[in-house]
Amino acid sequence: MLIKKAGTVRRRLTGRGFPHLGTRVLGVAVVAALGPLVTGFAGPVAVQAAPSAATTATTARVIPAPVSMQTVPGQPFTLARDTKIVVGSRSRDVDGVAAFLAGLARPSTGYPLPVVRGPGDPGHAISLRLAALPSLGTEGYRLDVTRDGVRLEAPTAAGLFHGVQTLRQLLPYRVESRGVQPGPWTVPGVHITDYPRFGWRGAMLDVSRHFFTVQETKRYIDEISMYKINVLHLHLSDDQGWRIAIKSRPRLATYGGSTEVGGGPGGYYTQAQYKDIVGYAAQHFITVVPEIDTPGHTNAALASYAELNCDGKAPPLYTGTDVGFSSLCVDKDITYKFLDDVIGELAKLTPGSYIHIGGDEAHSTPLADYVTFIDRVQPIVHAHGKNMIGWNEIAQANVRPGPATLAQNWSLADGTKPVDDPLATAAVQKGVQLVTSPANHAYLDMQYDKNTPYGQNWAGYVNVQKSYQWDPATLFTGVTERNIRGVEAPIWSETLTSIHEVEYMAFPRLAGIAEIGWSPQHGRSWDEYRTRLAAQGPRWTVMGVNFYHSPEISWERPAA
Ligand code: IFG
Repeated sequence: MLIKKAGTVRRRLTGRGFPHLGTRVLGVAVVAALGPLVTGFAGPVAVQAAPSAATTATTARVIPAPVSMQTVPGQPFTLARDTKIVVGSRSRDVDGVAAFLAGLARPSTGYPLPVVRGPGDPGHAISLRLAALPSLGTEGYRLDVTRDGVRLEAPTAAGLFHGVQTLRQLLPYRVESRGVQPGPWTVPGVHITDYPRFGWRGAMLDVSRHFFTVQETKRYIDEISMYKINVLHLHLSDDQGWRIAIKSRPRLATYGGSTEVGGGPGGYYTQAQYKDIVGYAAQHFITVVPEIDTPGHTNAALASYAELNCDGKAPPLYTGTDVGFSSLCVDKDITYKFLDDVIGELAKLTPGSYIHIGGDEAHSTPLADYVTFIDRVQPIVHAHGKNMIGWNEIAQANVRPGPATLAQNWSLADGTKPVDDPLATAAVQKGVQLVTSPANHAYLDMQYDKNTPYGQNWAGYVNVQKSYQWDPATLFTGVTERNIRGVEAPIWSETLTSIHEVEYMAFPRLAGIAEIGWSPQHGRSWDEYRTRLAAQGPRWTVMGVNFYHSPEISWERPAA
């Protein structure tokens, strides 16, 4: 049953720092929550027409691929100076989504695009309405574009937001500009019915190895929400840094957060700043999942409070990149008082239902102690009204079944055929679903190839094709669709010191993993996907996203 790598793992890191580039934030004030349901239903839909490789701006190429998209040639809708955005039933959340759309399109079109409230079909306008479309679940939407107008309907504001992200990609890429661009602002005629395959479509940002500011984290939220990602997992603590202020133990952040890999100044979020990030994520229909990694990866905490160490001695702060050398003291009651205080404060800052307690690479914690520890931590998480997610090693403990526990699987997987994975098997046997993050497909800090200027390669090189060609439901023997809660793309920051370096590693691969989480597996193919991906290039260029121009893709170029 024991599944552990022996001893401390030393990883020699490749990669070199790049000059910090300025960060540009694409921000729009949007407020949203779930709105009431009104009458309506999802009608029959056509099968998705294979997207053409045409490079005209009005070609319907969307990532993630919608469940069904019928293109209607010759029926484009063209935004005009008098176009209105019309919202139906009074709902702060729908108003927020409309404001997001207006904030996106006004600067680039130069049009006023007023948001107005109105009944029924408002004619030559873009209408956003809530509708009872039960087959679309809580995040789906219907988008109909004809010459006469754009109609977006969804059971929830989240669905409308996802529909707006699709509409965004149907508009010419110049819509991403913050300055007025020439039109025409044409949207191809389409009938789309869309909803996600998995409910957990995550991106993890490691803010511990290197600290990322609120502004940088918000920029990442802007970017991942373009692809209907709905979870941002923040890796808030590790050996090298503690990044969230805990009122009952201030030294965790003030001392434990005072450095980072390489000896830089580190940093941390005050609780007000963390609330700001959580609120900004919610405005993009993203739930923040905070991670306090335990019992390993805890040097920053152990250095901050000597009493947390079994020998009562605080180790020095750590700025290297080894793993597996630290452990909370499983036998001391103060360990669990510490966790109760930390998790209690974090739970109050977390609207989402999950708190991540880490559990990975506890190489300095004997297995029996590890099991004892996880078994004692889970009730603490539940006592604060939250469910527990941990890295897949937690499946070795007596974890509770069902939504009470999720296991984030980071095992290497073949990707072309199922492989045995004892931790995945253990989780499934305990009735625990998996969030899949196969390191050799979904770890965005893995180098694309030997020339990549940052990142690591312990899981092998991961090019764009390898990050796209895998299916969560066929990774492991005995693990099928019903055992999968979703997917998540972690980016670890041992070698990444700015959001621009994160962007280089995350894009384009994150877009493909978002598609794996959203789109049907049936029909997904690398050869078709790569042409759709090519169209994202000009969009990212206009946005200033520092994406890797992989030679695997025939990137479209922005018009001169
Ligand atoms: N594994 C470690 C991370 C990080 C990563 C870098 C997990 C769950 C290697 N644990 O991935 O802390 O060091 O690729």
